[in-house]
Amino acid sequence: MVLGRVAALVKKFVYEVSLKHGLSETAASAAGGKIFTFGSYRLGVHGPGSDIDTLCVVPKHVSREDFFEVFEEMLRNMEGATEVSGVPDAYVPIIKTKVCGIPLDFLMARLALSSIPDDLSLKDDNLLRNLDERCVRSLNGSRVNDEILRLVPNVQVYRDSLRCIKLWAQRRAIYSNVNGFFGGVAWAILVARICQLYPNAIAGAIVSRFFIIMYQWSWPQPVLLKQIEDGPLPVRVWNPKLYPADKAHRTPIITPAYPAMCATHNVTASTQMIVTDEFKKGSAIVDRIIVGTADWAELFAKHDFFHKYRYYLQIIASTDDPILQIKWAGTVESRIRQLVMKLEFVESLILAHPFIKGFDQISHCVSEGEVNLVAEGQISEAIAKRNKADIENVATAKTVYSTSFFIGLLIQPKPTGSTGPRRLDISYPTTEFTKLVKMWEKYDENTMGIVVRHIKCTSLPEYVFEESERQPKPSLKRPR
Ligand code: 3AT
Ligand code: MN
Ligand code: MN
Repeated sequence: MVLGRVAALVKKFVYEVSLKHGLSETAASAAGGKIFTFGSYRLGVHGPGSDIDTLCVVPKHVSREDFFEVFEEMLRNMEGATEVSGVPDAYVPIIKTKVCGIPLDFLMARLALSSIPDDLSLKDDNLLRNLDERCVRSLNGSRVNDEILRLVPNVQVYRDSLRCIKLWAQRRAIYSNVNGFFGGVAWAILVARICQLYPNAIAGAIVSRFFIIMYQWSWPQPVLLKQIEDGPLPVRVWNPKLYPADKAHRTPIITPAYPAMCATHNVTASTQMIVTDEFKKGSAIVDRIIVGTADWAELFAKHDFFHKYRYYLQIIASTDDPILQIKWAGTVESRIRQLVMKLEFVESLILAHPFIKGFDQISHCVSEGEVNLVAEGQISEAIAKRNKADIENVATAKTVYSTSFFIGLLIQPKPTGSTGPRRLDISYPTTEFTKLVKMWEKYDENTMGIVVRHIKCTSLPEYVFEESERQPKPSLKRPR
């Protein structure tokens, strides 16, 4: 129902802008305008929290400015629309909104056509000719998804299998593109590849083959759904023979629509090891499921990231403003894989394991001392318990928004016979990392904090654990 209303709104938008640009009534009516969905909704693997990713395709006389002025305004006035917010200067410009409570992401692409017919398909690579780069990028998600659905032998089997793998990857905390694991597009391509290899298999068989094949995959051999094709644009197509950056991809998973790109650009030595280990564990479990000695539930067991390592790095991004905090924490998060890559060079560090999400805290502080403690990730029980109302009449009070990210450190065991504590020098990677995040163009040392601290597992904050998940602490003394 929402999509029907949105489709009508896009047509109305094209019509009105056409008239504004001086087109005749007839030409304006014929100008058309069409929506294409992509993302999990298009693949048919969306869950209750999913948005509907929607691409609006408009004729050449409708501009990006029109989209962010006229269409965004029309959305604001649409019945049931809330939280309309446009980000016109993003790499892929977007309008986020909710309609009747359903989140929608709108992208736009302006084609070099004078009208957009209802039966338009985006398959033809020649449609990309003479387009703005932002339009090419906006078209990509939809073209990739359509191509995946075209290339799998049985869409229903594909959907069931992909749902299963997505759930597994989320439960195992390896579903995240920013942090160097695999994101939605990569998982979608991997499962599609297995479906191609077993065109007659049912979903249960696909899932079980998935683990066995992916565990044994000879990386860096790329995962491809079809041959990489050249096309009409002067743009780069993924090619490890030509480009060193492409050759550096450890686990290349290549998108099927022109221009072919690698969906796993962010994978590092550590995240590759972690994902491979999960494939191995998964394959052992599915083997037991097939012979009847394990349940499917075992495959979806929650990850044990916060129990797995003796030492962790905690990266704390903080500000005093909730809106700024989202941007600052996002910037810090997007640089964490740089820290992981630097840590990988530290001798005696086998693995640096980034966790896939940050933990947001709001702390109501009564003194500058407390503000500093929170910025360093030390939120005492007293601070954690305090409410907004508790600081209303305190002149020195300040609310601090902080987001903590964690990296698990796997350290080589001490060689037998050596004495004294093992020395692990991570000062270089951490200093370089803080320098790097402070190079963000909007960085302001007066309002934004960034701290990296090295903690023992026993000092992990309570908020990373679910209720009753934490092992009782050793009774003698609390660390710190
Ligand atoms: P959900 O079920 O919605 O959580 P999804 O796979 O639909 O899963 P998204 O809605 O986040 O995930 O993304 C849908 C597509 O939009 C995936 C990718 O082609 C594109 N996309 C997502 N995030 C970005 C981004 N930051 N920049 C460019 N494209 C993006
Ligand atoms: Mn989505
Ligand atoms: Mn989205």
